[in-house]
Amino acid sequence: MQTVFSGIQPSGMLTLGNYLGALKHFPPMQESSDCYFCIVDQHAITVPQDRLALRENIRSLTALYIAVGIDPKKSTLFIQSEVPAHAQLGWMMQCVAYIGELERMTQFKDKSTGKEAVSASLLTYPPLMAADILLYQTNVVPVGEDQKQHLELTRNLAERFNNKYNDIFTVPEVQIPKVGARIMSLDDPHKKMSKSDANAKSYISMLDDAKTIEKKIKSAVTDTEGTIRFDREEKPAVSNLLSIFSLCSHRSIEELEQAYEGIGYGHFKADLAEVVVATLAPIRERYEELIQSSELDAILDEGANKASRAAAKTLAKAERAMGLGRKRK
Ligand code: ATP
Ligand code: LTN
Repeated sequence: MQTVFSGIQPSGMLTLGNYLGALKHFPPMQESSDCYFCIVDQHAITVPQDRLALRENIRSLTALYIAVGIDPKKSTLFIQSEVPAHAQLGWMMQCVAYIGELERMTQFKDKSTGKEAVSASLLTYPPLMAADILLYQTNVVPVGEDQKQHLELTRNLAERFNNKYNDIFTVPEVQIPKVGARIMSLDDPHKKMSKSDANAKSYISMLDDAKTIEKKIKSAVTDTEGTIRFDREEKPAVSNLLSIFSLCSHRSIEELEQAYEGIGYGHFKADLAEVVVATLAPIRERYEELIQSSELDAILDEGANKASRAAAKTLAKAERAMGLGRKRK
């Protein structure tokens, strides 16, 4: 059976981009794979976080994972900081990684450019991500397009370690959805939709109510051409809206282009809001039930135990290969 691993940062309420690019693809994978879904709180603290808000975000991300269909009986759902092997192997992977290759990561450049104080962890973030994945001998990592470069680095670090020390790690494959891998911001189609964007109108939160979703879609930028057709270069904003429409309605882009021929943006946006509301409403309802319930702690305890057992095996092998600690039988 193949092993699947993915992680999401508890750095704010997830967006429609997180859902269409990543989360939505997780539940079907539980049926035929051994799945690990992680709340990567140690990655979240690479930028400043309010401690109470972080705690709350961890809890709401747990509820959201379950609300979209992650079944804790089938998958291992856990918090990264509750399995110390992540930080331990993360350090070892930092010793394998080169500063030059870390400085080339676009996420590092995006998050550090123009900032006065940049934490060292922003640079060393990818070796920790590699450790997350490699600890479970992961075969497949489902993520959005923005993580492709980090996955390539993970593969390089795994191969470098295997060649230098011992063949310990499975080299993972990335899995990126064909459509929806990069949902763009509603106010700037050249920026990805991000939960840490200062402008709340630029993203649709997974918990936005119908009215808010309608308002945000209504004010989404388009262009002056007035026709609904998919053209990433010439019409990035409308193309982004078409991708969202297609994913939320299960209708192809071509079908939508035909259906909306000669129809104005206003009408198109009203219909788009309707399908987005229909996609998110059931998740929101389930979330509201879960966030009140006391079962989340038991699920996370069980997840941390299961993950710790699996991670300990790989960590011990990697430490032995590198010569850390005392000789064990
Ligand atoms: P932030 O936007 O706060 O920097 P993030 O959303 O990029 O964070 P995560 O929350 O950890 O970071 O991302 C979780 C998953 O969602 C990842 O697999 C990521 O690739 C995917 N993802 C994030 N934004 C988008 C987007 N706009 N479109 C598609 N997938 C996305
Ligand atoms: N880097 C990712 C979050 C992340 C992750 C992982 C994703 C941390 N560890 C392991 C997949 C597998 C991000 O910023 N979205």
